[in-house]
This record gives sequence, C-alpha cells and structure tokens, in this order.
Amino acid sequence: MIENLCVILGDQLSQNIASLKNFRKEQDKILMMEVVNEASYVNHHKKKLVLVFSAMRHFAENLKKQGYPIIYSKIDNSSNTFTEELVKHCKNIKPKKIVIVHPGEYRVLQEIKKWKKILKIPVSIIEDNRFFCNIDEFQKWAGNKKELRMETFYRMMRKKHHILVDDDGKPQGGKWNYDVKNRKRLPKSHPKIPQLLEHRPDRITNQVIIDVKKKFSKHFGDLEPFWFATTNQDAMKNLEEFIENRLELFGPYEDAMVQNEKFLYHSVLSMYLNIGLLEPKQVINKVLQKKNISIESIEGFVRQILGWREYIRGIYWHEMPKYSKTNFFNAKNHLPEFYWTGKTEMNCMKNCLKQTIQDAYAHHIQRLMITGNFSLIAGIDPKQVCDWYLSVYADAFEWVELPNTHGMTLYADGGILGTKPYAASGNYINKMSDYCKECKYDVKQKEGKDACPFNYLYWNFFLTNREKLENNPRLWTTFSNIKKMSKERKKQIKNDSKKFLIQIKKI
Ligand code: FAD
Ligand code: DLZ
Ligand code: SF4
Repeated sequence: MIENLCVILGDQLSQNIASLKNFRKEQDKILMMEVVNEASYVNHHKKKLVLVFSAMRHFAENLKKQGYPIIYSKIDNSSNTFTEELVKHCKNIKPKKIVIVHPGEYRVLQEIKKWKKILKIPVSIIEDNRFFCNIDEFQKWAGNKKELRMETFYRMMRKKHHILVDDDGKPQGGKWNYDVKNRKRLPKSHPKIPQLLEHRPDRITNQVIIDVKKKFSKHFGDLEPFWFATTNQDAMKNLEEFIENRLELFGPYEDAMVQNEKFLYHSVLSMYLNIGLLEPKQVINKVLQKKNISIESIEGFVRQILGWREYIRGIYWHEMPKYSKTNFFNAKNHLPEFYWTGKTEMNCMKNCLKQTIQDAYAHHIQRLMITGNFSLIAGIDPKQVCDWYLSVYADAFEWVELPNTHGMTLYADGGILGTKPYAASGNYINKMSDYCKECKYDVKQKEGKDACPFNYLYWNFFLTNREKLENNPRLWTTFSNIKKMSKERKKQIKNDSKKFLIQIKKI
C-alpha cells in the first residue's frame, strides 16, 4: 500500500521541491500528469507547450534514474484535468494521503482544494520553498499598509536576506536603486551583442514536438526552431552564459529596444525560473559571486528577481480572486486580431509581435511600453489582454502574468500595484528604440492619417479618463497640458482616435 502520493506539477520541476524533502522511496510514489486542460485553457504558444512537457519528461526521467518510483501520464494517453487523472490513479494505487506543493495559480489551488472530498483521503498542501518571501510573510508585510510599493518591499528583502547591504544595513554602493542610470538607448555604433545560448532538441524534446504538432497544431506561435533548455543542467548553462557575457550591460540597456535584436542584454531566464529549472536563490547567489561587474547592473538585476518577482507574487496571492475582475477604466474594446497575427503597419508593434510569434519571448519594455501601452491607450478589455499575455509567452503563469498585465500595464486595479498608468506617446518609443525610422507612420506628426497612432491615442486616453486621473499628483504635467489644449485640438484627437480604432476592428 502506498503511503503518500506526491503530485508534482509542471512548474514544480526543482530537485529541491518541498514535496520531495521527506519522500520515502520504499513507501511513497510520485505522480506527474500532462493533461489537456492545462495545455488548452488558454491558447498557449506551441513553444511553451514543448518547454513544459519536455522539461516535465526530463525531470521525471532524472528522478527515475535516482530510484524514485514514479507514475507519468503523457498527453496522448491522459485525462482532461488533473482531478480526473488523479482519481484514475488513486483507484489503482490507493494512497493514504496526497502531498503537493502549493500551486502557482489560484485556479489550480481551487481544484486541489476539492481533492479531499472527492478522494476521501487527506491532502497536504505544503509551502513552496523556492521563493525568498512566502505568502504569509507577504501578507504580514502588507498588513494594513495604505500603499504596497515594490521599493519598500525590496529594501526590506535586501536587508532581511543580506543582499547587497553592508554590515550596518546600508545599501552597497550608497544607493538602494540605480534605475536612473539604467535607461540608455542602444547607440548605433554599439558592438555586436553576444548571441544567446540555444539548445538542439534531444530525443525527448523531438518526441514532444511530434506530440504537440499532433494535438495542438492550432495553438499560437511557431513551434520550430525549438531552442529552449529543458533540463536544469542546460538552463544552468544559460545562466552562466548570461553572467559571463550579458550581465555587465544588463543595467544600462535594460529599457532599450532594437529592431531585430530580440534579447539584447536580458537574461532570458524567466521561463526556466518559472517552471523550476532554475531557482531564484541559486541565480542571485551566482550573480553575486561574479567579480568586477558594476553595481548598476548587479543591483538592477537583483531588483528584478528579489524585488519585482517576489513582490508580484505577493500581490497576486494578497489580491486574488477579486484582482482579476476589476476594470478601473471600464475598458471594453476588443483585442485587435493583429495581436495574434502580427499584421499591423505600426512597426514597433509588428516587431514585438513577430518575435513573440517566433520565440514566445519579448523583453519587459516591449511588453510594457509597446504591446501593453497600446492596449492601455486603445482601451482594450483587461480580460482579453490578460488572456493574450498568458497565452503567448513561454514564461507566462498567472501569478506573475496577471499583476504585470492587469496592474502594472493596464492600471485596471486602480493603482494597487502602480502609482500611475504607464501610458506613453510615440516620442517615448522613438527615444528608446529604432522602430520609428522604418514605420509607415510619422512619429513627429500629432494628427491626421499619417500621424503615429500612439500620439493621438495617448491624449485620447487621458481625455477619456480625465475624471479618474486628474487628481493623481504624478500626472500633474499631463493634465496641465490638457488644460492648455484648444477645443479644436481635443476634437481632432477624438476624431483621429475614433477613426483608427474603427479601422483596426476591420483588419
Ligand atoms: P530580465 O530582464 O533578464 O530580468 C531578470 C528576471 O527578473 C526575469 O527572468 C524575471 O524572472 C524577473 N523579472 C523581471 N521583471 C519582472 C516583473 N515585472 N515581474 C516578475 N518578474 C520579473 N514575467 C514572467 O515571468 N511571466 C509573465 O507571464 C510575465 N508577464 C508580463 C506581462 C507584462 C504585460 C509585463 C509588462 C511584464 C511581464 N513579465 C512577466 C515580467 C517581465 O517582462 C519578464 O519577467 C521578463 O521580460 C522576462 O525576460 P528575461 O528573463 O529576459 O528578464
Ligand atoms: C503550463 C502547463 C501546461 C501547459 N501543461 C501542464 C500539464 O500538462 N501538467 C502539469 O502538471 N502542469 C502543466 N502546466 C503547468 C500548470 O499549468 C501549472 O502547474 C499551474 O499553472 C499551476 O501553477
Ligand atoms: Fe510605433 Fe509610432 Fe514609431 Fe510607428 S511611428 S514605430 S507606430 S511609435
């Protein structure tokens, strides 16, 4: 008789996962399940499906080699949901108890909470120890605070974990945050950027590619060429390559965007971190060991993982389930079809969408200030935008996608996460990228059919949402400009925006 059935989910692929800590090979068993519902509850990118299934199969094979008894359900022979598949196996092996690490998504937690009643055995949900900050600790930190700001949380984490702080608790280098130094455009004369480490699919990955082609051919994105790491060892090589070749310039060019340069100096590690092939503590330790890197880059990178990533997760569990339902601006427009096809004449959008289709990747500023900014100022329904982001990126899991999209990008939470909406006109995009020079639209023109759509949509957004935003002190300059605007100009902005929004509905 099996004592504990230890269920490991597709984003829990860490050898250190808490559910394996007290595992006894003689009397316990592991269950891993590829199931249709997880693969299709949104239109996941095909590369993301291959990543998750291949990493799961590699992880299982590795556990088997270490002598762990394991049941593995492959997608071509499995049920629709975790519950159906679990019930099937429990009938056979009759475990006394289910053990599972707290899942990453609220949706899955709700499913797991029903297992006790369905299976009539205890279900132990144990804490996910891979994060720096657990859910209860964040709740305590949030307490009755009026504002939950990332910067305050991040400083607390730096001090608590003694990361980049001196013995007296002061930040190394004298400052907590070097963000202002990290906003450079990539100069034209910049030397060649090191190439990202790509991996050739092995036997397991090739089989998964066949399975995904067979079952999910209608899903979003290009399946091949597939180049992601699918094991801890390969993901580790990507981390090492990043630290060696990219980290030094990560900080200064964090916000830059360049046509046909998909990765620049970004780490491209989120997809490995989010499924457990890499662990945040391991990544930060390795980065801190590297000598002779400027504090701007080290701090900039540490802030993303110790600050943003942990804070975003805390906000998700603090605010769910009500978080996903809010719509502060009452935005109702449909997501334009070109988000799925990439067929638009806005060159910035086309570039970001094209690389999303090809590689299931875009870096933060492309997501926030191009595709995200557009959906904000075009008044697109938050639910449709969130579903899109959850589908198209290899690193997309709701706990991290939702606060970034719904909160940071769309301000649909009314300011829980951000202090103001990240709306920007073409001027910002032109400053930070080289997209505009090859665009059909003219970034310098403010109105009329040739004007950059970001220019009038930007003002249209503030005119439409004036009542909700004009008392925000961070938007004082924006609204003082609006006060100076002539009636004719406002009318023109409204007309140009209306025409454009009608036209994109038809494409
Ligand atoms: P780098 O720029 O190299 O940053 C290093 C690491 O820091 C990342 O790997 C990531 O783990 C972490 N990180 C950086 N910024 C954030 C952030 N804002 N929130 C959480 N972690 C962060 N990230 C996801 O992991 N999954 C998502 O589904 C996701 N959806 C997003 C949706 C929108 C609209 C926006 C604006 C951002 C989203 N992000 C998401 C955050 C961020 O864009 C990605 O983490 C980052 O682009 C991943 O690329 P990278 O590994 O090269 O990151
Ligand atoms: C993303 C994903 C996909 C596509 N498929 C599976 C799967 O078949 N089996 C599985 O265990 N996990 C999968 N995942 C990851 C889960 O959706 C993930 O565990 C939840 O998002 C909970 O965080
Ligand atoms: Fe994008 Fe406007 Fe520049 Fe074209 S002109 S690339 S639409 S910002």
